[in-house]
Amino acid sequence: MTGLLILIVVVLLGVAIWQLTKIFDLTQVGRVADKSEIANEKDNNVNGYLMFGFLGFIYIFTIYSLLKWGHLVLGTPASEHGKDYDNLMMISMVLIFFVQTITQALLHYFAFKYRGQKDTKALYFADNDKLEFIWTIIPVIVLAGLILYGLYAWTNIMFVDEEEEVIYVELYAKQFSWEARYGGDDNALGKANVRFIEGINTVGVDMSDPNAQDDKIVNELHLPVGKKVVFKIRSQDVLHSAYMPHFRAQMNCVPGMVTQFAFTPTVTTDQMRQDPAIVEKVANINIIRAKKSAELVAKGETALDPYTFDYLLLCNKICGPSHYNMQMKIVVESEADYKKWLKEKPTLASAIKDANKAAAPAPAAASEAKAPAAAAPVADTTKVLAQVVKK
Ligand SMILES: [Cu+2]
Repeated sequence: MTGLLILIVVVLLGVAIWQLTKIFDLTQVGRVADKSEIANEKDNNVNGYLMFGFLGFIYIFTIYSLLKWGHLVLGTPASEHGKDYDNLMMISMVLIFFVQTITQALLHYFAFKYRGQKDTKALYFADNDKLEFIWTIIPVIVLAGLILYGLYAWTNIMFVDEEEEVIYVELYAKQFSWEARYGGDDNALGKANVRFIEGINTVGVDMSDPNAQDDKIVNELHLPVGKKVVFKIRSQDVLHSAYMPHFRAQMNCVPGMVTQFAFTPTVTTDQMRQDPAIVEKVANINIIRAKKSAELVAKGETALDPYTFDYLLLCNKICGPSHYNMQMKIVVESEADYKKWLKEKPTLASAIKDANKAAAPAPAAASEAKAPAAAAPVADTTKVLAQVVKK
């Protein structure tokens, strides 16, 4: 409804401006005016100076943006390859910034210098091989260098040494949440397919696969610091994108195929919470939250909890109306803490067994009991399901 009102206002505004120009035209009737559509000396001068004005605008806006939003960059990388990634980004940006500053200045200066002037005739200049060679070969060399460096960095980032000890984790995307699956004691993920999704087997693990027996499904990602983690990424429905900005990691989640990304976390959650940039960000967020809380309390509602930093897995493809809220907490901790956490999680096989047990018809003695007893297994299943989801 608001959209429609805005559209009507915009249309009415357009009509009003159109009518005003007509009135203005009428006031000009009888006056001697230059009706020629050929630019005169004044027009050329105005356009020449406007070019200069626009150059100033670009520079001032660039400097303003850097000062105002420059601090919003990602900050300390939390993965081993993060530094290489940031280097590549920095080199590309510096190069683009340098070239753009010079070329824009030249473009606008020449547009001003060679603006139309009375009695000046444009020089006919067919071509100049030497000049064309220079302005072709310089970008070719610079861009080839940048692309080769980029390919080299990307190959390094994507390389997973088969011999190296790694941890396999599956990331499962669906509208609008994430689930993670660990390979369990054998560190091998069982096969999975969307067709096997049933009950609490929400990611479609093939339970006939021996590797699947000790798999564990969780709703919070825990990673040991300093260990390489290989993510196997799947999607249940549409295209999603697994995005872990602090680790400089992103990979598409494509229905019907498994994609991969691997990285080694280098900074634990606790260490990152001490990072000066993060401390400042958290403080700023909490100032905003405190203001919002005061408003809420004044209205008689509950105040917001203070924010504490956590790594996040986000979705970076607009996959539907609740895309913005598709996220999962990531905890980077010591290997001992990680192992302890994982050990406490039940395997999917045991969770399914518990759920089945709870759902199964009660034993003979119980079946003789009166009808209301039959409701108990259903309640138990709900409880088990709720517990598994919580875990
Ligand atoms: Cu998504």
